Amino acid sequence: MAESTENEAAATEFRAEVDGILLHAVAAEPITANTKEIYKALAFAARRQLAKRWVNTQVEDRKKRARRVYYMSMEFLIGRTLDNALSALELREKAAAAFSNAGGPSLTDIIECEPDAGLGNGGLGRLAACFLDSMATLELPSWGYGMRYEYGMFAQSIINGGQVEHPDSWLVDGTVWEFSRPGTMFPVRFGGTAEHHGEWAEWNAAEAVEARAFDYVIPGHGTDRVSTLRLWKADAPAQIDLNAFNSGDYARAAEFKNRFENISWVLYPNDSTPAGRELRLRQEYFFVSASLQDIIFHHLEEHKHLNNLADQIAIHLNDTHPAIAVAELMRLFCDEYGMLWEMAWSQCRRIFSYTNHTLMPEALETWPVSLIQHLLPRHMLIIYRINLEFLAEVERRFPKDIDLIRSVSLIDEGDGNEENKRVRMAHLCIVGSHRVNGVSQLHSDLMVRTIFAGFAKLYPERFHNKTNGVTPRRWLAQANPDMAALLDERIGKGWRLNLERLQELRPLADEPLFRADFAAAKRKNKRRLADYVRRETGVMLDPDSLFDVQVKRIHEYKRQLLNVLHVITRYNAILHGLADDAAPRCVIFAGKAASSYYIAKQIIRLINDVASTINTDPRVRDRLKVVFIPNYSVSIAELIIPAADLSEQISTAGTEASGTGNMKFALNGALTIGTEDGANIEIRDNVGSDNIFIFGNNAQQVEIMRRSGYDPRAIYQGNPLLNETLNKIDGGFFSPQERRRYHDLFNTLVNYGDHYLLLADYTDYVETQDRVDGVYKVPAQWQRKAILNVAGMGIFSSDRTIREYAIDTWHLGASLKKV
Ligand code: 26W
Repeated sequence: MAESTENEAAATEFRAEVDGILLHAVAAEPITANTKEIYKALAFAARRQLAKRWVNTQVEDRKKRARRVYYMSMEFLIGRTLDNALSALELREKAAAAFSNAGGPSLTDIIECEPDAGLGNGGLGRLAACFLDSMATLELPSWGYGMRYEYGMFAQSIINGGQVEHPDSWLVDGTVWEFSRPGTMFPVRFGGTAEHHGEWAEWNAAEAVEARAFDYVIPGHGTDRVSTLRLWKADAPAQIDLNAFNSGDYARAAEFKNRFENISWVLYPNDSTPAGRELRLRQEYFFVSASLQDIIFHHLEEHKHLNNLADQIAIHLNDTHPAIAVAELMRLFCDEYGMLWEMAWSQCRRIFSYTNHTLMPEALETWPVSLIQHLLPRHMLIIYRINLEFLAEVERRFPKDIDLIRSVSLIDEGDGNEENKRVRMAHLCIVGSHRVNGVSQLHSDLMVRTIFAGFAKLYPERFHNKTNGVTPRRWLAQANPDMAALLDERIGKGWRLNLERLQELRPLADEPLFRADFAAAKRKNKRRLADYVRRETGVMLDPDSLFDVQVKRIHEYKRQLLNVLHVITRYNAILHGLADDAAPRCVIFAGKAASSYYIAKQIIRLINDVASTINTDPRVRDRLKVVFIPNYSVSIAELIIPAADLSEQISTAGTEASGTGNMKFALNGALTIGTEDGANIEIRDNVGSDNIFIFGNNAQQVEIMRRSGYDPRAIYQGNPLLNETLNKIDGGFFSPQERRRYHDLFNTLVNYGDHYLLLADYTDYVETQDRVDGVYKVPAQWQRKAILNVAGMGIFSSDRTIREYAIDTWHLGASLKKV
């Protein structure tokens, strides 16, 4: 049979399989089924294969009694699953052919039916999802553990220019992707009292909630092995308040049920400031306790005792959110399994490792001692004992160093008042782990020089760097099919599993034909985005203009406002007739603000007000457009990133731990305009300084400026361009109906110290933006640089990151797939 007829036959057969599932599992007639029903049937077809791979992987690992790694994270920003699953299962081409009939929905239409699993805030949650993809692909015996939130990241709409939040009920129609595990249930207890009886302690908890497991199968690429993402749902204990129910007091019964089940209802939509509420601590303990009980249960099935647990497992703590695991594992070891404290503690330290994701002091999690005492009294005793022994060690090694003791203690004594004492969760992680890492070279260096300096003095060998990465399967192969096809044609398909192969593009940067093909793929992505933006916002973007993109959570340190200052400056230049050699630009924003973060919400409002002013000013025409794309999410990122020419990575140097959006953009052929912050520095080192636009003060200069007193008001007064720009904002030019709308925003910059130093970087930023125009106007030059960006991104694969963790942190180097 010729290859094409063979493919046709396979497509027909596959279509018949999906039609069968439509009939039997979806109860829909293939001819009249709607796209959502077809989506469901196609997903079921993939699910079958995933189930098989999951079972085989477990059989294999059990037989080998494999050492396993467990990645504990409050957030997994998975996004959609179907497209990725079809690729991993090597069903994608067949599925595309099976749904290519005129009249019926295309595979793309079907894929776009799927709601995102938005179980995370931003970078930290998406990193966890990329890591699962890499762990499966590298064949590590690996599990993710997290929370099955009924409501994920809120949905954002823009009304009158401002952000409005709606609940994200991603589970309303159920999800095809989860496997409920009715047998897997663990009680998680809260409250009550704890008392020591000599060596031994007893916890009389006040209440217990049931944790139920739901599994998501994470397929590897180029392997039949999979990882498991196990998410926990809270259920009221079955017998609870049967009395109320039996006596017909349903309101009371429901209230009881809610009291327990609210634990897994909603993701805290707070980025970079810890939530500080009791429910959040309940969530943290809930998923940690269930996961540890599950890990121990499985270990005992294979090993019958816990004395070798540290030889058999590694547990990774994704930031401090699961930090209570250190105390919980000690409790399980000592109280439930009778292990001696010393042995338990030495295993603990060998089992845990911890990643820090932020240096900003306000984002470091601490909990009031009183709250932990109230909710987890036994754990508070354990934390006190860990601290006592730890501080005794410090005292032994550095006698009388009171400052050191104060700085590393697990307890922040505050003003000395009992009610103000707090537990520092990062310190608990560091003391309870054998490895601590930052997420970029700069961040890891700053970590040991600043917030953890005391610990670095005590345990220098414990601190490492693991620069973040992103999965090329989702962020290039899936998100940018045209560029992927071009790469396949020129350097083969190997880059999917070995991203360093992208280096082979380097010579092609000088080949006019390749540059033209590369530019055509980019143009198509821009067209696709422009169509979406027109449908969603009514704004028309010209795909031949420069697409200048900043998409990420809205936060002062990320400096979306600096971007806005440049936009207004450019607008002013156009009005003054001084922008005749500027390249036409579309400045694109997207991102969510925490609902209680007033300044961040004002920034969104300002972007929208500036956008409507500029987009409707006839003097501007197509030279400048501004758009805010609502409801940023993983799937919208997959649409936006491949369409970008310019990637805005402009955080104040020293504030963005790594960034991972920066990597996704460069991988898709955008040039970066950025500060010497986070992984931007390593991106520059790998793509070459000539192929990136770096500007502004570096971390050291920022530190000096902040220390020696910085005067933003003087900059405002002394710089006419900036003065005109800020006066427009403050004077109500963009909000004529409410002239003082942006006075607070103006004040944070001019009168309240400009903590993130926007004004200090303003001039260099604006001048660098002008250089961007100069390069963009010479397409061959721009495309050459863009290609060299892609070519240099090999090391930013999350496969590289996971390899490093496997070898240096988890002692799993031997399990890595051989290349
Ligand atoms: C609810 C409390 C809370 C606090 C902080 C939730 C989430 C956070 C995270 C620290 C926010 C976050 O996503 N951090 C980002 O992590 C990425 C992955 O390492 C880095 O690339 C980003 O620079 C960092 O901001």
